[in-house]
Amino acid sequence: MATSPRYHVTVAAPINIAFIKYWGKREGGEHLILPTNDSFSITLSTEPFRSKTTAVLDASLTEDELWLNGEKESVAGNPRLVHVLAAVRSTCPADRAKLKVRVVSNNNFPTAAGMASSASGYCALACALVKVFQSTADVSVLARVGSGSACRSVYGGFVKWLQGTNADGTDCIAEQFANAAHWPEMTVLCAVVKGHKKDVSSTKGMQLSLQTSPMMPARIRDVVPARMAAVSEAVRNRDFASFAAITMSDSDDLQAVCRTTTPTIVYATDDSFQIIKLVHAFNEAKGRKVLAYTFDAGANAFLFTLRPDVPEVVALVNHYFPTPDELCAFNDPSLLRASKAVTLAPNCTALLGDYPKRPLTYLLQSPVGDGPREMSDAESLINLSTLAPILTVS
Ligand code: 2P0
Repeated sequence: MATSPRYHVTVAAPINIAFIKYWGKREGGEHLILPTNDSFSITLSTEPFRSKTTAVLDASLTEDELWLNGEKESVAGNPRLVHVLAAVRSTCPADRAKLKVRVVSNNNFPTAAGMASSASGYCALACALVKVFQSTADVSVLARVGSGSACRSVYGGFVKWLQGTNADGTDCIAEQFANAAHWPEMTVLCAVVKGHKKDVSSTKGMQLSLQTSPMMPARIRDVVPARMAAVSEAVRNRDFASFAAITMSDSDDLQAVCRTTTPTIVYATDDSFQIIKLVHAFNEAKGRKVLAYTFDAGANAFLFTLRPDVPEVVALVNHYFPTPDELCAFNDPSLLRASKAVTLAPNCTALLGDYPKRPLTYLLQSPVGDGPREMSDAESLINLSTLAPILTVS
């Protein structure tokens, strides 16, 4: 009896945090997700948080299927997924293109963690589909048509997403600028604040900004190209002070672009603004740039700092936003322990005046990560004998 062809793969993919932001799709680029400017990000580790996807191609399957976080989703009802699948099938051997695929995907971060899952999720999907279909497509192009920022999670280290000029998006790719080992001291903390609810999606927000914010033309034409050049130098030279200044300027500009959008968009909350104030006051108290913030289309603060400063920075964050250990998800728990032994200098204990101390929902710590990784069959989200989805989050 001939065995039916069956191919499978499981991939874990990381979150990435942009320090030069993507905010706007160029004309005709809504469908292919072609941005108005380059962007630049740091890929986090897949520990503690990652998206995981298993894809199985099998002759017995009669339709394409997607199971996301334990629920079966409509493939036809998700135009971006349909588009990714079409792009994979047009770039793979004919004997694989005709097979149906079962995809099971989950995120190990709780919804309360407030981390956007589209970047890691579509990255894991693109990596898994390219591998299982033996597609010749650029993985970052496939991830991009799922969700723009997902293309930057395809590589580890410091990653640029190049806007490109081709109408078909073939030169709109991500590329690694420097690997994780280039600047191993670089550390990311994600401070997930309370009461964060986003009422304008990124997709909608950037569309409105492009149409109405008077800041957008100069941002696209001059501001971002100049910052991309300057921050490339800062990363190349491991110059944290310059990196921090440029990163905070670009974050501030994104907030200003949103504020000058009609109708106005404000993603930040009081806690976000207090964290901005805290970062500036702490840097001033220390007499050097120890810490940089960046914000996306949301209230959560992403903080960059260097590893030797992490214990003091964590002590600082926990002084103002006291967060129980069980809500601190650290890639390296020794850094959390070391923070307990830090006594903040007297000039750092009253930086926010009488602002009430409020716990964070989550505090995440990650070094720069290596990018997506293939996982063993033991970690598959599909039972490889019966093809049944394994729906527990693991
Ligand atoms: C970024 N953001 O560069 C920017 C900064 C939010 C602010 O990429 O429409 O979810 O799927 O391409 O990728 C969020 O936008 O939007 C984003 P789509 P996406 O990280």
